[in-house]
Amino acid sequence: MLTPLSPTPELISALQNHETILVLGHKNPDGDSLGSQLALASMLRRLGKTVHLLSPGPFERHEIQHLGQQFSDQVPELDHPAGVLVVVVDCSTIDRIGHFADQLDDFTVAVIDHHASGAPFGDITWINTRAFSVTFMIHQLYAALDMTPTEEEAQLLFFGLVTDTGYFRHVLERRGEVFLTAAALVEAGASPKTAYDQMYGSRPFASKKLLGLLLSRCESYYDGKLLVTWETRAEHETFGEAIRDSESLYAQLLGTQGCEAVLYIREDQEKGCTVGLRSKDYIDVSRIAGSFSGGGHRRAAGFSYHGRREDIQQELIALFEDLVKG
Ligand SMILES: [Mn+2]
Repeated sequence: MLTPLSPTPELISALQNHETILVLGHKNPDGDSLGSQLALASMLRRLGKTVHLLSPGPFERHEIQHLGQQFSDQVPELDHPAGVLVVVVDCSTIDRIGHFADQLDDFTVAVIDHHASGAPFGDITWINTRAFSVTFMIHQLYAALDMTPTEEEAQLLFFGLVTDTGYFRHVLERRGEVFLTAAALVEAGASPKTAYDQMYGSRPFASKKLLGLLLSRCESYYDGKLLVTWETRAEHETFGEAIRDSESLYAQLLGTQGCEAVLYIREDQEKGCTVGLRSKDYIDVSRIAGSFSGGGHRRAAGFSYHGRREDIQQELIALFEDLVKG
């Protein structure tokens, strides 16, 4: 078992020495971004800090909708901006924080992240690409500050951990520290059952209809090593973002015999689409996403594309021809 990389001394002293801290995460936030932000904010408030939670939103993913009201999409009025620390979590490129990117010049910026690709930014960085989630890193921060998570904080940290590991399905051999962290969080009061229900339960009936549609449309390439499906603009408008259950779709398709990679393209933007990439064993999809100015992890990545869905689909299918050979 490898010893996880500890929080940097620069980060620890920055957190200790600032009285006002803005905690910021990425747009279209997920359970890891929000769980990290909320647990960190709660921990810092217990240390007597004034904390503002900021998010560019939108809070569209089903599993995080209940958390949205705790965040503001505007930088608050501050008396002494020079003495304010901004902590950005779960972002590997500055454009992930949306409109906030242009508003941070006056502040000291610290970044806590675990993405393998991207363009690091900020004055103080703590980046551990082996961390399962940013909440896994925040949990280490508690130890470094001689604190233990409250029940509520433990639930938030656990939520981020299971979000980014696909409820531990993406964890590889000799990475047992994920379960040590999980055990510590459950002992501190996190409920795996509650987290599971938030992530996978209580989906609207229409989400199953959309899932069925995307599964039946799916096309198979290169002896089934690459599976490709897409959502049209009309479907996006009919079903809406909240209905989408990408994780179930990816789990179903990656579970197909012989499948190494999945491509899921959504016509969800004014003049373009969002491309989601997943792989099972050997293709590094973060590199593909990176070459289109996107990002992510080796087995899960994505990017935005300005142009026709059919064009990027053909380009990517061609690109995978060599990659699927391994
Ligand atoms: Mn993450």
